[in-house]
This record gives sequence, structure tokens and C-alpha cells, in this order.
Amino acid sequence: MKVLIVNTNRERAPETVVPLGACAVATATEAAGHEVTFLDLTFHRDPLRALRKSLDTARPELVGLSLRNLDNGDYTHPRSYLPAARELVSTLRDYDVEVVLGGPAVGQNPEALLRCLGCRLAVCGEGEVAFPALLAALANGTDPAAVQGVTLLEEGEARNSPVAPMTELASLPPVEPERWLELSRYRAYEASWPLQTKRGCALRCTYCVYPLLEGRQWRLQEPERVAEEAERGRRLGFRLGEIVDSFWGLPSEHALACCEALARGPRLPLSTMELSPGAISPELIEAMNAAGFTAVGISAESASDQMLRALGKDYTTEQLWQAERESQNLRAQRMWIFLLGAPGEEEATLRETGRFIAALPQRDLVFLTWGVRLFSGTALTEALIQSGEVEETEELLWPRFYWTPRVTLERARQIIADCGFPLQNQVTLSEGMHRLLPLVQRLAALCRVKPPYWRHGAKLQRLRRALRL
Ligand code: B12
Ligand code: SF4
Repeated sequence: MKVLIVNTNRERAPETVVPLGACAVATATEAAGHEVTFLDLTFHRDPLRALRKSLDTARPELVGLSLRNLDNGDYTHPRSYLPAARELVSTLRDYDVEVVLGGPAVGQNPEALLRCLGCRLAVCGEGEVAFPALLAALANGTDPAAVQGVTLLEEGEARNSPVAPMTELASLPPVEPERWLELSRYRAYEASWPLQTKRGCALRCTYCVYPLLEGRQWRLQEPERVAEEAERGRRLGFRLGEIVDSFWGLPSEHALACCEALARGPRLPLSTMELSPGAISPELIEAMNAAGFTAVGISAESASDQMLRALGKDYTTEQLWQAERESQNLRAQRMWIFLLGAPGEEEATLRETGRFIAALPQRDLVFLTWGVRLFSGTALTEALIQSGEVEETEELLWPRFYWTPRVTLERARQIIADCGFPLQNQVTLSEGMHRLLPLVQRLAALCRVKPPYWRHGAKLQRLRRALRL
């Protein structure tokens, strides 16, 4: 079958991201014998025109739309990407093509997304096996809804088969994004080279949708394959590799094995935004130093036991303080990530978090997310539905957040701002999504500043405030 895969994501903040998942599906679809073309909308100024041009040239029978983000996840300045997706779908209506939705945005609620965009087929979760299987079902005239992970919406009724996560990551062919993307454009913005060491998460944080997207079991990539992929990125001219696992550090033997494999090769500097405090140990820190981690986000979320329990985290504040001490040996720029305003958050819990932040070394950065994005199927959303605070509707596809009734956002901001940690080292999610960031990325790349540019967050914050941007 002639298939066009479209990477629809045009968001360039907080960084420009290489669409690894869409490329993985394109590679697997071609390996299954289909004729595949790829349209990457990341850098296109006029996406609808680019789409029409691709459709006119490639003349596909089926278009796979890869949808990454539903919205920017920002409670204070929410921005949905669904209107842009609707425009793409409505352009596709002018053509005689079957449309299939896929990507992380689909996993939350495929039926609601199909209704919202007016489509009939969606693949939930991993696409490497499900998408070619769906193409085969369509070609053979068998029931598409019988394919695992597929949702079919027909005459107002949705039918689906449960998602079955693939067991063997190592059985997949290398993705080779260089075959589908114009990588020079990504290098021009110092995008990082994505590396996936595993899929799935066995933990049960109440607000988190990742296990619903990737499954609740860790499925591990072979450490040697991870090192080979890092080497591929280095050879292709990327100056930073980024771990894109749901979170990094557990299972610990696997994280250590990956670091060892990465340390053996010619090294690509590494980063992650997802180091879990519960995973930090002297061995992991040593292994990450040897592997060449230069920028690390640590997802602390809160420094109050009351809140860590409410969020379902697998560590206590005592372990968090311990992790803080151990992470001082990490030879990387550290950024501590917090999620504030969940059920139970109040002045006292914010002050506890403030005390932790105040005690951090002043060269560290702090990243603050105000409010919790509610997703279908998480324990938090389920509890809010039970208590009548949320209706389970299509509405959760649109930016919908929880903010604690026990303290106002303004007061919460003040408590953290006044905690004594330098203001320029504190970045909020809104600031991390600033519209000028692609320009900053480009300038940083031209000046050969070592990526990621956010390592220089404190200087950027000072500049931004001085220029009143
Ligand atoms: C790593 C990550 C990041 C890193 C990216 C680093 C990098 N260099 O790539 C950072 C921290 C920078 C980041 C930023 C953001 N992220 Co993020 N991120 C992730 C994470 C953990 C993994 C994404 C990934 O690369 N996965 C690996 C690839 C291989 O998997 P995949 O893309 O899902 O692809 C598979 C399937 O989806 C499917 N598939 C994909 N395309 C297609 C197409 C078809 C046709 C089919 C059939 C199937 C299919 O098959 C693929 C292979 O199995 C996900 C959560 C998760 N576990 O999925 C969130 C996630 C994608 N991010 C999310 C968001 C919101 C954001 C931000 C907007 C947050 C912010 N305000 O900063 C930004 C946007 C950045 C941008 N420019 O777009 C949301 C998106 C959904 C939503 N809720 O709106 C997610 C799901 C997390 C969440 N909170 O729910 N992110
Ligand atoms: S927040 Fe991280 S550790 Fe918790 S369930 Fe999600 S991916 Fe797993």
C-alpha cells in the first residue's frame, strides 16, 4: 500500500524534538513491504500547503497522522494543538485517502480524539506492530477493530481491541531517522538525538499517563543497541543525546548496564529530563559520569511527604534529601523539577518544598509546573470523577487542570519565590515555552554553545527579565 506518514508536531519549545516515534512507525511499515513517504511538518511555515503538496506528489492511499502533544500542559497559559490537527484532517477530506491517527496524544482517549477530529481509525500505543497489522486488515478486508491497539469509530459506535505492548524491543529494526528527516535542520537548532533505553513504567504515580501509553511493565532495550544508537547520533553530527524514556534510573541494573555500554564507545554527551530521585545511588551517579551525562533534570515533584504520598511517588522526603546529597557528585548541570498544586497542596506543604529548594546549591536550576494536567484513565482523574469534580467526557482532550482549593496560585508562587533560592535560577513551565525559544536555540547553535541551551537558564532568565520579554 502507498502510505504517507506525517509528523504533525510543530512545537519548538522547550526544545525542537526529533520525531523518533513517527520515524519508527515509518521504518516498520516499510519493512512490512509498503511504499512509505514521510512528511515532517516541524519546520514548515504553511503546514496545509506542505500537506497538499505531499498528497499531490506521493498520491498515498492511506495517511498516518502522528500526533504528539494535545496541548502545552501549561495551567497558566494553556494552548491546545487540536485546532491545528483539525485543519490537517479537514485538508485530507479533499482527497480520497484513509486517515489513521497515532502517537502519544492518541493514547489518552482514542475514541474521544476520533470524535473530536472526525476520523474513524486510531492506533493506541506503539505503532510498529499495530500499524502494519492494521494495513494488512484493511487490504484483506478483515475487521480493523480486531487488530490489537486499534479503535474504529463507525456510525457513531466505537469498537476496539486492547493494546498489547510488544515484548521485545530488540526485535525491532534500527529506526534510522536520517532516512525520513532532513537532519541538518534539527542540527541547526541543536536538537538532541533521542535515545530510548526501555518502554513502560511499573510505578503508579496517581497523575501520570505514561504507563497507559507504554504499559506497566518495563521492556528493556539491549544496552549495546542503546550505545549503537548514540554512536549513530554522534556520526550524524548531533552534539547531545537525550534519554526519552518515561523516566530514567530504574530498573537500576539496566540503567547501570546502559551507562557502561555508553561509556565504552566514543562518547556523545548525554542528557535526560526524567531522572527519578528514587533511583539515585552512588553507583548510578558514578556510571552516569562515566557515560558522559552533562545535563540532568531530576523529577522531585515535591519535597513534602504529604504531597509525595498524594502523588503516589515511590520515595520519601528523607530519600529526596539523600538523593540531593548524592547527586552533588554528578558532573552535570542539574535541574530540579516540581509539580505543584495537586490535591492536598497547601501553604505548609509548599513551604516544605520551598525549604528544600532554598537548600539546593545555587548553581542548580529549578523548574516549576503549576497545576496538574488531568488525563483520562489516571488514578487522580478517576478519583475526581468519583467525587463529581470532573465529568469523564471529551473535554479532557482540551487543557484541563487540577489546582488545589487550599491555597491560591498567587500565594503559592509567592511562597516559592520567597524561599531564598535565586529567582533567576527558577524557571516556570510557561517561561520554558517562550515563543522566542527557537530563536534562542538557533543563536546558541550559531555561537556553538554546548547544548542543551537550558544549561544557561539563569543567564537567559536575567536577559529575559532585563528585556521585559
Ligand atoms: C521524552 C519526552 C519529552 C522530552 C523530549 C526530548 C526529545 N529530545 O525528544 C521533553 C522533556 C523535551 C518533552 C517536552 C515536551 N513534552 Co514530552 N514527552 C516525552 C515522553 C516521556 C517520551 C516521548 C518519546 O520520545 N517517546 C519515544 C517514542 C519512540 O515513542 P512515541 O513518540 O510515543 O511513538 C510511538 C507511539 O506513539 C506510536 N506512534 C507515533 N507516531 C505514530 C504515527 C502513527 C500513524 C501510528 C499508527 C503510531 C504512531 O508508535 C511509536 C513507536 O512505538 C512522552 C511520554 C511518553 N512516555 O510517551 C512525553 C509527552 C509526549 N510530552 C508531552 C508534552 C505535553 C510535552 C510538552 C508540550 C511539555 C512542555 N510544556 O514542556 C513539551 C513539547 C516539546 C515539543 N517540542 O513538542 C505529552 C504529550 C501529550 C499531551 N499530554 O499533550 C506526553 C505524552 C507526556 C504527558 N504529559 O502526557 N517531552
Ligand atoms: S511519573 Fe514517572 S515514575 Fe511515576 S508512573 Fe509516571 S513515568 Fe512512572
